[in-house]
Amino acid sequence: MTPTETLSISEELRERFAQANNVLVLTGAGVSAESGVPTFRGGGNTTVWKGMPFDVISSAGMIARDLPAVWEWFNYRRGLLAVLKPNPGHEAIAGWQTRFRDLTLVTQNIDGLHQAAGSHNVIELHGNIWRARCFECKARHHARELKFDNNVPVCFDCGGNLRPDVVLFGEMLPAGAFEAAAAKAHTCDLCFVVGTSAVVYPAASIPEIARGASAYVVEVNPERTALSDLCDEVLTGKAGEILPLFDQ
Ligand code: BV8
Ligand code: ZN
Repeated sequence: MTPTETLSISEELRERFAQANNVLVLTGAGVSAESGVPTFRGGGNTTVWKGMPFDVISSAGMIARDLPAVWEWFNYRRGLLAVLKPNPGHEAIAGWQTRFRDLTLVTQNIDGLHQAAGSHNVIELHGNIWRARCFECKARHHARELKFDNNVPVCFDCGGNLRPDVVLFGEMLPAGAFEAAAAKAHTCDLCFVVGTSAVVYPAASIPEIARGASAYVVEVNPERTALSDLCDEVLTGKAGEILPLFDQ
């Protein structure tokens, strides 16, 4: 028997899930793990690219120092993602959109798999790997349209260099994204934290805000995290196996 086959949702949590009006879900890389997207940490691994830890290659400093290298790293990841599909964890969360008066999905992920599963109005705290942004005119372009000219794509509108429309370490989050997520965290009565090691800020402060506003906070993760002690309930296991249990 795999651990989650014996896992059941407590009566209290089922009751809370049934009664909840305002629900906030914060996801991290772990919700995409069962789709085949490598996580950054956890399970003993730390993503490294050409000898650089990912928080070095995915940093504001690297964009300034070596934009072609950043594009090579993101092109590689888009290549991996292009054939991957949402998993039952993404699908369960998408199905929750019609179950509550207000469901807010906040993700740290840039893979677009929540939207592919049918989730709408996703708050993408760290941007999206499928978008590029112009340094000059700020125009956004879809990555599938990019034309690479000496390893850096140029803007169709103004000819300026493009960058991934992703928040790198040391960069501010998209204007309003964190504020929108925090406002919903202040008013939610149930908060799920799914597949995040909860070490990256300010994203990791969202469940702390929910807790402070007396929401019932539930973590879904095969491992304990920096957040586990703050949660009201920790469901130990995989998102793709646990989240569908709420539909049974
Ligand atoms: C900011 C996009 C204000 C890029 C990402 C020094 C200078 C500047 C800032 C800082 C600094 N020191 C610290 C900071 C703050 C920094 C930070 O928090 N650093 C941490 C590492 C200490 N934050 C920032 O820089 C943020 N900006 O602070 O702006 C500012 C601005 C200027 C100057 C000062 C301050 C911006 C952070 C955003 C960085 N961009 N991603 C890219 O993808 O390349 S963050 C990156 O980590 C991803 O978005 C990822 O989502 C995120 C968090 O990781 P997780 O999602 O949690 O994934 P992880 O792999 O860690 O964990 C996976 C979990 O899943 C594990 O727990 C595992 O057990 C679990 N799991 C595995 N399988 C499953 C599962 N769970 C469920 N089911 C499964 N099947
Ligand atoms: Zn432009």
